[in-house]
Amino acid sequence: MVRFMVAITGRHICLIPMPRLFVAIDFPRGIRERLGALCSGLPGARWVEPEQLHLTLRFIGEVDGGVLILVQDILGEVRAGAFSMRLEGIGFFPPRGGPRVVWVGIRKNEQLRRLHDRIESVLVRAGLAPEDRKFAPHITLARLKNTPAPRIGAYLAQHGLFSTEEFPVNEFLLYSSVLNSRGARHYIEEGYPLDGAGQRDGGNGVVQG
Ligand code: 2AM
Repeated sequence: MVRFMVAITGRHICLIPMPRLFVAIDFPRGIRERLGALCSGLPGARWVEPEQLHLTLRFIGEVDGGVLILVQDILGEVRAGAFSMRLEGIGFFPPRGGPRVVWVGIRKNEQLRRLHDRIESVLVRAGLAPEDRKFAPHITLARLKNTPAPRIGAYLAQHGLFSTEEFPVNEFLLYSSVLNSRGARHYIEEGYPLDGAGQRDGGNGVVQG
């Protein structure tokens, strides 16, 4: 359910949806294309559009406009170095019973975890409730409904050994997400360069929508 907040614009008072925030990493174009090539072949799948694929570092949830500004500001205090990352493996969630999500995994990466921990720490210091779920980095490719088990087996046989080359992570992004009838659409609110980052390479870069 979308919650609304009161906004005052000039002489008008209106209700606007509360921004639903999350912090994530975006991918270079080549990696996004590799991920996009995985997005077919499962009946009952609602695939994430390639330009919307991301790796969530911290889900924040719905906040009012004041908290958005606070979060936008405080994330600028995160100090962490640029690093490399590699995507590896494909899985289904939950592991038992009817799968509802297909995801791509990440090769174990201490710098990714450190970045996550630093983001968590500034957000908690700013007064947000601590994350109560364990950080399990993944990229959601699709949500599934009644996908037949043999098709999942065939998909894994075809793509289960998926991996990418290493690619640079030069920044992290604050996103807001708006729900519509076709799912969620994500918008970049702010980008935060990592220390020692090179030029931004092929991410989608601008507000999407
Ligand atoms: P998911 O990919 O595992 O669904 C935007 O919705 C991002 O925030 C998605 O990457 C989503 O993770 C994550 N997300 C959505 N709701 C969440 C929740 N309640 N807790 C943690 N992460 C959530």
